Amino acid sequence: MMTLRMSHLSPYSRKCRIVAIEAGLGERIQLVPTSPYDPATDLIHENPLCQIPVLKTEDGECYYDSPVICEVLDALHDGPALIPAAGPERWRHRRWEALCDGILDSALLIRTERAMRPKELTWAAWVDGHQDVIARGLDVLNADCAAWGDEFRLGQIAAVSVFGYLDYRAITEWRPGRAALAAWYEAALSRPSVIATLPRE
Ligand SMILES: N[C@@H](CCC(=O)N[C@@H](CS)C(=O)NCC(=O)O)C(=O)O
Repeated sequence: MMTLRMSHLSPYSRKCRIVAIEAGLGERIQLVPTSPYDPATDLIHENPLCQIPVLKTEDGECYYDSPVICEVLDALHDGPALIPAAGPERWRHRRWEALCDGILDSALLIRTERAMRPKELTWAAWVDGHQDVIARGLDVLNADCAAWGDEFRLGQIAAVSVFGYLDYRAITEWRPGRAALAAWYEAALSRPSVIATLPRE
């Protein structure tokens, strides 16, 4: 049995979990809810960066971060690849993943600023800068998703994790002006792997 250090609110963990389910590996992975913010956490023994997700494979090897975990998982099944094998198709999916992870990095920083930093220390211009990053990233996804059709591989899985987090944490109203993306996400919400991993406490 493999283990995945995760939390039900971590969007990077969610990306890995959707990949696992789509790859048919769900039954081989035990989820281990872990808070990276707990000062007593033993997570540091699996990831010195003290971040989730971490995948521990059956041979005891620990893998992070989420792009590495997705690559490992995709190599462990015989079904259709979730990360295209080589060339521009692969690079596009990796780029969508990088874009989505970058949007999430900004979203998490905004969340930290709102939820943890003392009000008198909040830095509005810095938050605005991250909102601009998110907006530019979403505009690119809004244009790109027109060509996605029924495809549901790494790039689309990374995108689902973004919208789930933006909505759950109310980071930004992303649907106005992005009708194509909103419609794409609405359709994706009926997939079992997406439903099974919806953010929750
Ligand atoms: N680049 C990492 C980002 C992981 C990450 O930021 N995880 C958050 C939880 S969603 C975390 O562990 N934060 C704790 C910290 O950074 O101290 C990945 O893709 O796995």
